[in-house]
Amino acid sequence: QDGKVDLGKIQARWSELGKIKVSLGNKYFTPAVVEKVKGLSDSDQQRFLDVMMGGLSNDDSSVGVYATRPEDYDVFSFYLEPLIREYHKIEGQTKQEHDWNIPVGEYVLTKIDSRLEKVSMRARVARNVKGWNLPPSMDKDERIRFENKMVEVFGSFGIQGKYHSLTPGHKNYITNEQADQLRNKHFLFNDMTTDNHLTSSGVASDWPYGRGIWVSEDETKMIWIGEEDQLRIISIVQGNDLGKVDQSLHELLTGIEKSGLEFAEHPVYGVITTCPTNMGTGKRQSILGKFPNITKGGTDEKKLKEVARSLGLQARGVGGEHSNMDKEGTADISPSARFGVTEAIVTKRLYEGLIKLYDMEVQAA
Ligand code: CIR
Repeated sequence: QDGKVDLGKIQARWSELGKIKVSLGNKYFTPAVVEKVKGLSDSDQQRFLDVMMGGLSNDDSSVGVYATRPEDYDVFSFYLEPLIREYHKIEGQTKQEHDWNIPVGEYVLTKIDSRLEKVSMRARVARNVKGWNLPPSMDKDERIRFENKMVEVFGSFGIQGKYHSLTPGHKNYITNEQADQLRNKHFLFNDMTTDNHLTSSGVASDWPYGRGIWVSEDETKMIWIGEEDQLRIISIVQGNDLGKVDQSLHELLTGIEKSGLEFAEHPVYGVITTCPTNMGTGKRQSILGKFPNITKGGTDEKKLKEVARSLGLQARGVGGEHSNMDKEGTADISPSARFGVTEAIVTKRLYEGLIKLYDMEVQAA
C-alpha cells in the first residue's frame, strides 16, 4: 500500500499506549525519528509503520518492533540502533563476534543445587536465509517455497531425522493430533494465531502454510520452519551439563551450514533476526527450573520475572513466550542479551545467573 503514513496519528497512538506501558519501540519514537521518517520514500514509510505494528497493536509489548526484511536494520537504523543497544545493554560500539568454544564438565547444574540432577536444558539459534524476506513480510507463496527449499536440505542432511509439515496437502503433513503430541513434548511451537504479537505484526500470516518441524531420530535436535524467524535451530537435552546442549546445538548448526545455506548477516549486528532482541548470536539458552518459593506456588509469576530481570535473565512460562507458569513455579530461565556477547558467554551468563537465582529461591523459603 503506497501513500505517506500519518505520523501524527502514530505519535498520538504511542503516547496513548505510553500511559499503560512504555515499550522500547515507543520510547525511541522520538521527534528526531519523526523528522527522519519524513525524508523516507512512501514505501519505506509504510514499511516503517509495518515494523511498529506489533507495538502499536499490543499494550503489553516490551519491545514492540519486528523487522520485515534484513535491510530494515540499515534503512531504519536511526530508530533500531539505540533500541538494540538498550535491550542488549551495550555501551559504545560493538561488533558481533562468535565463539562456540564452550566447555563440557564446567557448567554443571548439580554444583548449584543437588536437585538439578535431570533438568530440561534447551538452546536455540535463530537464523534467516539470505535473499528471502523476513517472516512478517513473506507472502503465502514465499512461505511455501521456503518450506520446500528446507525439505530439500533435510533430504541431503547428515543427521537422521524426519520432517513434519503443518501445511495442508504437503507430503509430510501431520494431523492436529500429531502436532499436539509434538507440542506436549515441548518440541513444536504453538498455533501462532493465538499470539497477538505475532498476528498484528504479520509474523503469523498465512498460518499454517509454510510451517513445520524437523526432528532428529534421537529427539534431541530440531528445526522449526516458519515461526518468528525462518529457522529456529534447537537442541533439547535432559541432564545437568549446559555444555552438552551447546555441543549438540553446534553439531546441528554446522550440519546445516555444510548444506550450503547462507544466512542473513549484518556487518555490525551479526545474525539478522525478525525481533531485535535476537540479533547478534540469535542464541537463547535456558533451563526449565522450579521456583515455588519466589513465585509463592506459581501465583506470583511477576515476582520471578522481576527478580530474573534484575539478574539480566528472563523468566517465561513452560509453553514459551507469553505463556504461564504452573503451580510449582516452573519457569524457563534464559539470559536476555544475545548481541554483544558470544555464544559461549550466553552459556556462562545462564550458569552464573542461575547460581544467584537459586540462592534467592532458597532464601525465599
Ligand atoms: C514484545 O514486544 O513484547 C514482543 N514483541 C516480544 C518481544 C521480544 N521478546 C522478549 O523480550 N522476550
